[in-house]
Amino acid sequence: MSALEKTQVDYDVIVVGAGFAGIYAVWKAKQSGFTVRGFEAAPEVGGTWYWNSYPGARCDVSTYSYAYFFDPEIVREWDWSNVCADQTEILRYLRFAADKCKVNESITFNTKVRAAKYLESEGLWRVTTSSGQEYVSRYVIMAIGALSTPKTPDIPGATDFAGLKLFTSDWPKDRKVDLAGLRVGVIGTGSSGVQVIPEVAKVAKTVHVFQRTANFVIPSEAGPVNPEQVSSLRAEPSQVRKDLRATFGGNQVFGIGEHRFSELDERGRQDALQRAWEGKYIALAFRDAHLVEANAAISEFIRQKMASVVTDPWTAKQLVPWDHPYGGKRPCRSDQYLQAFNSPHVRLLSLKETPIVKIETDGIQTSTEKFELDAIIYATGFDAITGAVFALDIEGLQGKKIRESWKDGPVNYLGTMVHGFPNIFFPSSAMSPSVLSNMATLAEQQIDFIVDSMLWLEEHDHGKLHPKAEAQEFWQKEVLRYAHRRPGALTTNSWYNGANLPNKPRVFMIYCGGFNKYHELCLSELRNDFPNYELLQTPELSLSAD
Ligand code: N01
Repeated sequence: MSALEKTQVDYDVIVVGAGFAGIYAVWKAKQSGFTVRGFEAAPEVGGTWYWNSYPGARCDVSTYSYAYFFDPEIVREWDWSNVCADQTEILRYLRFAADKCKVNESITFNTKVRAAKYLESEGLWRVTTSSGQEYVSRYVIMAIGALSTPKTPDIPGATDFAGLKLFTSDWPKDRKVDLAGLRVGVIGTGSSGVQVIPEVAKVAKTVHVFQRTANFVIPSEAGPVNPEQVSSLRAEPSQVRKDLRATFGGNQVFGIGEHRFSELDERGRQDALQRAWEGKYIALAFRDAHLVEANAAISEFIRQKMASVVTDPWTAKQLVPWDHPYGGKRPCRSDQYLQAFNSPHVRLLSLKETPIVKIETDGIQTSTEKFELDAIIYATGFDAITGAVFALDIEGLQGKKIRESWKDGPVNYLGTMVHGFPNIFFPSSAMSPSVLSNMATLAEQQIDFIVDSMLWLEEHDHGKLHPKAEAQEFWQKEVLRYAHRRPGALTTNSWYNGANLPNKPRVFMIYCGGFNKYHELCLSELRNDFPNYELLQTPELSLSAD
């Protein structure tokens, strides 16, 4: 092919997705001098906070940490109304941040990306939208989220139900859903179910909760913001940003037990647990809370607290998670969920005892009873982490599809790049600190790492970067090594390890070695010229302007 026939490059960078990571990616890449185009399936920014607009949706990470810190003006001009903001407020915040950073003009909304193919001889990516339009770029950032592909309900007859079918992961936006006076069934008791159930119970005639597995539910931190805390964040946002990256979870920690579990006698342990419960830091009741024995004591303490809230003994027993330790799967936070079961019109059904046989046109049939319903809410979760990647047809070097590279579970290096897929980046994806850290802190940190990597490549003759195969193997082992240390990580059925989908490979998909350590490893690659990556060279390419 002659120089004149070379593929026209439309943009330096294509960013897919406009949630926390995508908004920041568009801004950061533009600031760094790249031409950028974002694509977003929704009609506006927000990502997960756009789609999951069910009643009760709220972040359970405090806004003191779950926010952007890259722009001091955003930090100083936005007033959060609650320590744990609800979905409507977070969506407003993301709109505000996107407006402030003028990223909307660089994003094409209502446009789903369907495929990304690496054009090997030219070292470019061709991105195809679902309407068939093609765009060529030198870099792709797949800011597509970890929990953005809902799990299809795998229950016989699910499509037969003639009443109102609702999904927490795609709550209607075009109308107000009115459940007042209706007989509502809710399937699923993870974080989404735990939040939606009390809200539905406020208006519905009856609520039947179909629970397969109980979850840990601890009180939330929601409440009025502390003005002193806000002032301290506003004083020096860049320092807050730095400090967050130096923590284990990418979060500000407001309470931690003074002692190690092993230093205390039984009385001392119970006192420490009670103090931590009242101080809302039960997960960190002891300095060595990550150890199996300490975690077991924390788990047992929470079980007793949970059971004490619910008046009916059978319901209390069913709602308490006896089968896994605290943190084995994502714990839930609510001040209303357990309490809702004390209302006479809210009834728990244990699918372990009486499984759903099928969904019929007018309700749900279990092995012992038929429940006539006007509405069913599915809070059944996601094809987490890999679902969003597999929803796209991604083809790398030598025509290899990412589906093939990840057929036994996701593999990558430092949670952002996959061997054989040069210059395409996957923030918030597998093998990163992900949901075991603060996703907002992670979004900024990973996008900084990604854009800095792109800038490094610009200085290296527009090279193409992908991790070495052995680096990827090392990272896989590293993720597993830390998973072994986390109580319940490998023994609990959860979306963390693919167990929530029948045919998904069982691989623990989250790096739990600590945000601080992860950040240092990323920095070390940048500082040492990417020793664990391969640099590919391709001919000089002609670039067009945005
Ligand atoms: O999904 P989940 P989610 N029959 O997978 C049940 C984040 N998030 O949307 O455990 C019957 O946790 C399933 O049962 P089981 C957070 O990271 C954050 O609630 O598989 N039941 C489970 O009870 C969270 O972890 C926030 O036995 C079926 C439920 O559905 C993640 O999103 C708020 C079933 C799914 O729970 C996902 O949470 C909301 C079936 N066929 C979400 N299939 C906050 O920040 C599934 N289930 C607060």
